[in-house]
Amino acid sequence: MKAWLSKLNADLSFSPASAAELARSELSGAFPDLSFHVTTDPDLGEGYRIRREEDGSFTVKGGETGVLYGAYEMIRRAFSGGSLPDSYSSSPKYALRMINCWDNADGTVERGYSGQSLFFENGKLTYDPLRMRELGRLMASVGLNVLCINNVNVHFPAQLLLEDWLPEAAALADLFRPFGVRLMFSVDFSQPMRHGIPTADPLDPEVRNWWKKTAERVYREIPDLAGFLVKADSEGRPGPFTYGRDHSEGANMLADAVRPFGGKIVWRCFVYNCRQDWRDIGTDRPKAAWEHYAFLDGKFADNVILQIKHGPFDFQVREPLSPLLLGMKKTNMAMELQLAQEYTGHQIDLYTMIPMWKELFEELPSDRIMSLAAVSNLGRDDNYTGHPLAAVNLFTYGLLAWNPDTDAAEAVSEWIRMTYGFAAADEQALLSLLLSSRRTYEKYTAPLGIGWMVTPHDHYGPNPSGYEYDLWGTYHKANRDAVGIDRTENGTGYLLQYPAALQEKYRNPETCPDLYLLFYHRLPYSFRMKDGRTLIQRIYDDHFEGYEETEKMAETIRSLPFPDPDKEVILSRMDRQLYNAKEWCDIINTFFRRLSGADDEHGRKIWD
Ligand code: GCV
Repeated sequence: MKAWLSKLNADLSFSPASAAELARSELSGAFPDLSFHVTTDPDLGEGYRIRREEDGSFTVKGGETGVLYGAYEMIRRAFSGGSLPDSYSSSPKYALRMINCWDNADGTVERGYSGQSLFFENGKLTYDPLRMRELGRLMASVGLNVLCINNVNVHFPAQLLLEDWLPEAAALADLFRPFGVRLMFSVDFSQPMRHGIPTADPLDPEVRNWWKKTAERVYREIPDLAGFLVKADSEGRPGPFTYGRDHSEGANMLADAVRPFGGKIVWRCFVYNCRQDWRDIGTDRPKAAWEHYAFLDGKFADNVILQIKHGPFDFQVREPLSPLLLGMKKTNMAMELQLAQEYTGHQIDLYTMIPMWKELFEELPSDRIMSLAAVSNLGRDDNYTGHPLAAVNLFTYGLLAWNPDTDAAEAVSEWIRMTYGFAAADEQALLSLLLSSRRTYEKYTAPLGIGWMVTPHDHYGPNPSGYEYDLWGTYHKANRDAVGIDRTENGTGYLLQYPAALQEKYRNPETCPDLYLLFYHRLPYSFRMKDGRTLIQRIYDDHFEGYEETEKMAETIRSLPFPDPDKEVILSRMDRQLYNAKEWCDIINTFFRRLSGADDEHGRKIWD
């Protein structure tokens, strides 16, 4: 057993009959000297209550999956050095706590950095049952309950999940069921056209009927399928726009098909013009999601959930909260996070995400959404997450999806204790390194909220103008005098999509939080930051600091007693991170110095 459950050695070679049976076996395996009464009460749903009885035994009462979460709560506490509670109860904040895998039928994983797919190989759905149980256990141990196994870009033959592959898919669902994990499938909006129907128009009766029949067939095989995930009219995917229909018409058509079975349609809002001419200054990509969806508020069926990326761009290191998440008042919403480190270091560079997620919740009242989703960082690598320390993101994501008030430092400490069981000083060293890793990465990459500046397509390493004259709407417009985009009412007007208090927070460059400065404002290099430094000096300082912090991080990493095989992977990736940080630091500083002609006040080396 891998990752944070390595100390748990119950036998996973057979499938438990139910979540309650699994809960019993996990508890007796973890605590051989204690006795437990595990009782289910359907009214408790996913919630549970734990009580220590007078005779020293424990009662764990919960819904069918609730007891399992209760069992893992006890295991996590004990295995992270805590004591078992006398009395404790809990239930999840969000009903759907989802992992979205971007796995392709050919076995590759889009934006995957942990090896090939766990579910597909050579155009087939195929999996190792033992690993599936391990994965189910990892997910259940942190309360995650939905697994979408295929890429939102549904390339042929992944459509067969709803067709010829249903029996194997149903067998996979059986494997995950005792772990409280329900499957979900990404669907191709044009799938009826594979069956001789000349259109995928959501208002066409034949199309609607095809989806109804398909949903019936799918739910007959997998009665607890969580639903369908849809990427429509986004980056070349088919969708309702082709037929002059809006996204509520598209989503509601699918919602009708799955409603009789309790299914959900999770409809992604990543819709923008990905064929933008860089000369077109009338289009500002971050405005796109709002423009496509805000006017549809109230029009979506009650079993549709709009899944909205946390920021208005695409998982950059620093983005403000998507205004759509604050704007839709009559629509079910999920916030989408990305565990896969697409723009955040490819699971080579260290990047612990929970501090970033906590910042999002400072502006997003947790009741505004009804679900969380995260793009998976999982793959076939032995350790599941490529970099052993990237597992902290999966672990803490689960805790946060259960309870968004989860404390970042406590969650990361719990993961360290469960995974490595270091002595206190080493634990503290790793904790502070992981908690600061996002800020360090931010310092050596694109400055002050401007984003991008990455190598095109691959998205690892620096290329400051790689996307500048491209089609993707991701421009920084740096010239010899200034950098950044004015997104206030004097510029693109993006800021007006927010409630007044947030407009106020970001409107004025003198008071706008520094780390968002170049996202919202176009400023001369001579602009005085709040601390008196010029903008250009702040850019240089951050980059030198980012690299220095990475050097210190490497020293700490080398000093820690990681066990094998983690140690080798961690050390070699740290060397690659050091190289990457140096490239970023030097290239970004040189880029800005060549443009601005400004020298570093401290005379550090910036290349000509
Ligand atoms: C699955 C970005 C990524 C794509 C991804 C897309 C999305 O554009 O680079 O790989 O496609 O986001 O979220 O749909």
